[in-house]
Amino acid sequence: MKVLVADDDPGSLLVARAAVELYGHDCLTAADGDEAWALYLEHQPDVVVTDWMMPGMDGLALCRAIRARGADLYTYIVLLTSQGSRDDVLAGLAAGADDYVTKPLDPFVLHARLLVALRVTTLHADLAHYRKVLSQQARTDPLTGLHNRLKLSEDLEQMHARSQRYTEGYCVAMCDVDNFKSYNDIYGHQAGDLALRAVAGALVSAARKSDGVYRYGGEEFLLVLPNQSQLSAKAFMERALNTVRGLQIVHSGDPLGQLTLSAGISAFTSEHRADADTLLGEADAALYAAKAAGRNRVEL
Ligand code: GH3
Ligand code: MG
Ligand code: MG
Ligand code: MG
Repeated sequence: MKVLVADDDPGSLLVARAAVELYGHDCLTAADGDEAWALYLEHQPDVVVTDWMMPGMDGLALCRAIRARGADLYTYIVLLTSQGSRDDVLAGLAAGADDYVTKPLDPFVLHARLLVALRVTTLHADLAHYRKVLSQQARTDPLTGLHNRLKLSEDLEQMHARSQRYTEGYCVAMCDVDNFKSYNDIYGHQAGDLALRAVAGALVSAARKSDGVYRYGGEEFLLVLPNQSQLSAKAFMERALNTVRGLQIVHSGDPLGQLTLSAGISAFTSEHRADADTLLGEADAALYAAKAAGRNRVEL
C-alpha cells in the first residue's frame, strides 16, 4: 500500500516511516498538514497516518478534507494521538479517522493497524469496481451490446439541456426492422437474434463517434444525432439503411428478399424547441409514415 505519514515532529516521522517500510509499504512523509494535503491530492495514498497537532492544517482538518472529497477510492485514516486523551479520540473518529494509535508509536501496533487498512481499502476498491460494472450493465442491452433505454433517457436529458442553453440542434431517428415478425417465423428466433445483432453493428459502424445508438425496443433502434439538420440527418440515415441492406441478410418474407430497415426523423431546432418526449413521438410518427409508404425508407 501507499502510506502517507504526517507529523511535525521529525523524530516521530522517522519512527513511523521506518515502521511503514519495514512491513513492505511505500511511504510518503509530510512535515505539516498543508504539505500532507498537497501530497494526498497528488499521490492518492491508500492510508494516511496523521498527527493531530500540526502547524497549518491540523490532523482533524486533514481528516475532514479527505472525507469531504468523497472520492471513489477509500482512504483509510489512522490518527496519532497522545496518551490519555479520550475526547481527542472520539473527535478524531467523528472527523473521519478510522482508527487511532497512541504516541510514542510502537511499530508493531502500526503494522497491525495497516493490516486492517489493507482489508478495508481492498473491500472498498472491490465495491467501487462492482458499482461501475453494474452501472454499465444497467445501461447496456445484453443482446446487441448497444446502450439501452435507461442510458437513452439520461443522454437525451443531457442533450436537451445543452441544446436549450446553446441552441444547438440535434435529431432523433427511430428505426424499425421491416417485416421482422415473419423473419422470426421463417428462420426462427435464434436467427432473428443474430440478425438484430448484425443490424445493431451496422448502425454503429454507420454512426459517428458523437452519435448515440440505442436499442429502443424489440427490433427498434434509436439514434441521437447531435449537430445535424433534419436534411443532413435524413441523408445520414439513408446511408445507414444502405449499410443495413449491405449486410445482405436474406429474408424470403420481404418483397425485396432481404432484411431492411425503416426510419423516422425528428429535429430539435431553434424554431422547434420540443422536449425529448415530443421529439420521440414525432420520430415515431415519421417512422409510421415510412412503413405506410412501403418500408425500407426514411421519412421526416
Ligand atoms: P413492420 O415492418 O411493420 O415493422 O413489421 P414487423 O413484423 O417487423 O412488426 P411487428 O411489430 O409485428 O413484429 C416485430 C417482431 O420483432 C415481433 C417480435 O417477435 C420480434 N422481436 C422483438 N424483439 C426480438 C428479439 O429480441 N429477438 C427476436 N428474435 N425477435 C424479436
Ligand atoms: Mg504534532
Ligand atoms: Mg416494431
Ligand atoms: Mg418491425
